[in-house]
Amino acid sequence: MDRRRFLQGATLASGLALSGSGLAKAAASTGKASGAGKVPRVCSTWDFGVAANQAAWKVLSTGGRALDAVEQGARVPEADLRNHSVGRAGYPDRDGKVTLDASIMDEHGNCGAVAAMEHIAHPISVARRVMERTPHVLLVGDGATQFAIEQGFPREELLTPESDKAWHEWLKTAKYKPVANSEVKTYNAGPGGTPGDASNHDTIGMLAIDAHGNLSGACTTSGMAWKMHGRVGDSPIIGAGLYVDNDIGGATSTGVGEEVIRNVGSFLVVELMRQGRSPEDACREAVERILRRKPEAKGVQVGFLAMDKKGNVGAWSIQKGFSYAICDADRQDTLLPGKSTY
Ligand code: SD4
Repeated sequence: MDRRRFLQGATLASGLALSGSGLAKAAASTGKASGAGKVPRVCSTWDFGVAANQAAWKVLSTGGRALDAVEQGARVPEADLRNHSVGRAGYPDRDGKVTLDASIMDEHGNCGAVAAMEHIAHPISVARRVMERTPHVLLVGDGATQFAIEQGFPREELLTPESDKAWHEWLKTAKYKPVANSEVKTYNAGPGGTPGDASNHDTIGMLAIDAHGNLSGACTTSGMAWKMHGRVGDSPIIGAGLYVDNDIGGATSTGVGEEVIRNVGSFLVVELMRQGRSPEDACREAVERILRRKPEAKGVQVGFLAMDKKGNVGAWSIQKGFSYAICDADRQDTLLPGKSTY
């Protein structure tokens, strides 16, 4: 599969057409030129972001809130059985347990997260409940599952026969080595897309700006496959895997979470944008900071995706192979190479 596969130029899906005069005005005022910011807009990591964005766009295109858009969007790969790195069917840890991490952040700076949570298929929605219905930011492990069940989420077995088989295959050597993704996957390429290769890590990080100019973000993952039981990555750590400042922009990350946590990556990207850097430049500087502090990190993958207050989007990654998907009134299913601006 050509990793520079662009899905640009697609026509608007009829069911997703922009509606509402406020939206039309917002879109018109920000211009249509490629590379110019657009509002409303949503972007998300990897090619499965295309399908996730479309769910988010249903919210944004009808005047909805960015927070609802990112939650609805993130739920798509969480439910996708072809996706072994997010939600249900995620690859388990080395003990065969599927443990999920997620975080969400709104335009007011409110945030919620769950980490190492088992048996609940939609961690992003539990993270939102933590944000909205508890005095806390982060619930972990059994406490997160208990809270979710109290909130009415069903308790489920998340290990699918396919993931179980992959785990048993892995147990033959039981070697843990984070592998850098270097191919764009083909799953979720659209109707008829075929399941892609079984990489051991891909997170969905999603950022949206709504017609009112408000930003929100979401990040959800099953983390690194075959990790130690209890390991938590960057995705549920506010400031590492996700950060949103409604005055400036938002950022999210994917890849080897340990490298992102060490550098508080997403917060760094937002702070760099605050200093005047473009989203792409800010992501590049955050990647370079990781590499300056730890040159061996060049062997793993970390990717950042950022959106500023005008809807400009940019990304950067350590290695080739990172992609992100973008969706606005002009384009519903555009996939771009990681190191780029839109
Ligand atoms: C983690 N950052 O748990 C996640 C995994 C990931 O692409 O993003 N993979 O470290």
